[in-house]
Amino acid sequence: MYERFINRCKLLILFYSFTIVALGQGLEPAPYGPVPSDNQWAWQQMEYYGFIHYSLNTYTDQSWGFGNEDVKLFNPSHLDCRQWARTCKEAGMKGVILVAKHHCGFSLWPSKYTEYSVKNAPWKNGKGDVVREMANACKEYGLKLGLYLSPWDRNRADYGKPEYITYFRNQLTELLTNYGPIFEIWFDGANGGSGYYGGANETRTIDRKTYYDWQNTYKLVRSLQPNIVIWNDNGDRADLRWVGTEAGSVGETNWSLLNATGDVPYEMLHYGVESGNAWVPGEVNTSIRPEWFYHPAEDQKVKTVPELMETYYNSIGHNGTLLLNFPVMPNGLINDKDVTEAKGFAKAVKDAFAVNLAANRPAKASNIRDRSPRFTADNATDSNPATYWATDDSVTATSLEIDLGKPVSFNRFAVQEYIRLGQRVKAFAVDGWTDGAWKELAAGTTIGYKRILRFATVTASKVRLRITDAKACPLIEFAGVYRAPQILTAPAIMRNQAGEITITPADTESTIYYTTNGSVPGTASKKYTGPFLASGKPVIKAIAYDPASRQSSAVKQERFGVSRKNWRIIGINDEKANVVLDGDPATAWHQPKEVKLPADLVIDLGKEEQLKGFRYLPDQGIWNTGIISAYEFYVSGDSINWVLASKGEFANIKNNPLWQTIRFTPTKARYVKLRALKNTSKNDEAGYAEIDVIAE
Ligand code: FUL
Repeated sequence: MYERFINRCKLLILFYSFTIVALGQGLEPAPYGPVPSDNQWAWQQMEYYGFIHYSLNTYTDQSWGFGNEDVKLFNPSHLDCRQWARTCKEAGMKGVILVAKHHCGFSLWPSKYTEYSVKNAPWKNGKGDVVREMANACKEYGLKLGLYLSPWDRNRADYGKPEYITYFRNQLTELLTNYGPIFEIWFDGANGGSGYYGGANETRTIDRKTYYDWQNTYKLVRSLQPNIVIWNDNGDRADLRWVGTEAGSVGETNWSLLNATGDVPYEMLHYGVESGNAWVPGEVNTSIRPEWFYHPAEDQKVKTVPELMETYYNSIGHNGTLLLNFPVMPNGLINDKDVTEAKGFAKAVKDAFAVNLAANRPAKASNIRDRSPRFTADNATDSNPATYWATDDSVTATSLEIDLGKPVSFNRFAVQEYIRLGQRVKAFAVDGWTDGAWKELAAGTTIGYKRILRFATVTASKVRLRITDAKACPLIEFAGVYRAPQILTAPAIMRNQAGEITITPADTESTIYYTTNGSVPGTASKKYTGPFLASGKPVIKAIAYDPASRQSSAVKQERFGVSRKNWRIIGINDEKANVVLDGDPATAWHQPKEVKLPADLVIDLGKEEQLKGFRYLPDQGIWNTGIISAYEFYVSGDSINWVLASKGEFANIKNNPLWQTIRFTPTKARYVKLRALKNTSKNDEAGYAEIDVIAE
């Protein structure tokens, strides 16, 4: 009796399942591997948000304050958080992360727990609160607010002791309690060692993995702000990851996965871990200028629209989010140049993706899950982010064909996985139907939340997404096709040791025009036909010009120093060492393995020069080693008696390996010596892409 009842039940269940499939309901695929939390999902969809760096170092022209800078320096004449928020809004951003406290320890809000804050600054007679003004401005402009609180504090006497952790959490509590909803908290990983530390002026090291007791700090953060995402570069895995570089890109292969425990080398940060057991997506943080804080010397180095577009494709187009930084000037405003470029960038993105030629076009697929309308190919071309095209569980290679209706021209393909059920695709290609045949236009590896492929403009009547490998059945939420207008990138200008100038365009179609007298180049200027000699300390300005569209790039400018023609590296028996003088940032030389730090590099300048400083560019390779972080620089008239001209650290050189410019009291000398004292990897390697001097 009982058995008959059970059998009838089984039959009924079977009957209903069949009906569901027949009616085209289909069963939702099971999640595959780690999936984003609700907070990570909300964050991922923001795609693009701003960063604001502003502190006492703004007034001392430093990258990292030491912690002893005078609070009285903080007295901006025009501080206007509404201008910062307006800039972010007009730049198309969805939020902004304010550096509330950088490594120097100066707090931009009147913290109860320290005297080293705005409350003791002349600005607004100590009654000001930058975090409050920013929170209000964000509300006004409809932006989400995030905050950066540096775990390393070079001002605090108790840094390195357990008491500091209490202080750190007290500050965190203030920030996460008093300023409304915070979408992201940033715990920078830098722990450089030396600092003021309440007057101790010493080097302190902590164990990044244990000192901060992150798990308990995370609990506190989540209890105060349940919707927050945590960014951490200190050893304990949080919600978001750094991508291993501050240059503005994440790997073309980019898994939003890492392992929950264990060390994470730079490569893993850059590409994610295919088999990772935790969802830790990448955020690409980069500045609109070379450095994070404002330096007047960088006013000519604001990234241009083509450079920012490159960053866009290499971040958002590579399954990352983009966190773009604006440095604030000493007067309390973002420079107009930065505002103009950021707005131009927003317009360029809008123009590139204005018309989706595949929107609502009919699509068909080689496989549709349960043949169900719920998972139809059209879900990829509709505008509903909640629907997706899915295949049967057994399928890991498949294709989706979109009928564009008529031959149309395009050069971009954007595709998105339905990541709420996991990241799956490992390899794919895009084909266009031209002249009666399929032609491969581009190929990629991972997709994730969003992947954008670029290719030369093609005219085709159909486009095909071919997924060639996936971890599990692919779920494609969106596929779109666009024709992005051409944007000309400014050319690169280099001078070799012999004084020859080479100007290289970023593309093959454009013509280059240049000037050597400081005037703005146009099509009436000299046309570049090949390398040329320029004597003295030339200023070269150049543009790329496309005759077909009559468009010009932004002007590229390079100011070169004294001629290096007669410079010689001495005391090193390796011809290859000369690349440090060749003017090419892409070539580097490293001290031989047997050399231990401190290691010297000596240059004979050929004649006496009036020296005012020197410049060092570390190896520019992405996983570069031998980055010098502490140095001494000596000068000499005879290469026997040396005088110390400067000694110090290259701040933040590990994450941002840019040209380091050091000035010293002017002095006459013919020989110079750069002594590498320490590197960022704490071993004995010393590498150099370029060394230069600043001379009159
Ligand atoms: C780095 C810091 O050391 C820089 O100064 C900057 O704040 C950047 C965003 O992160 O690690």
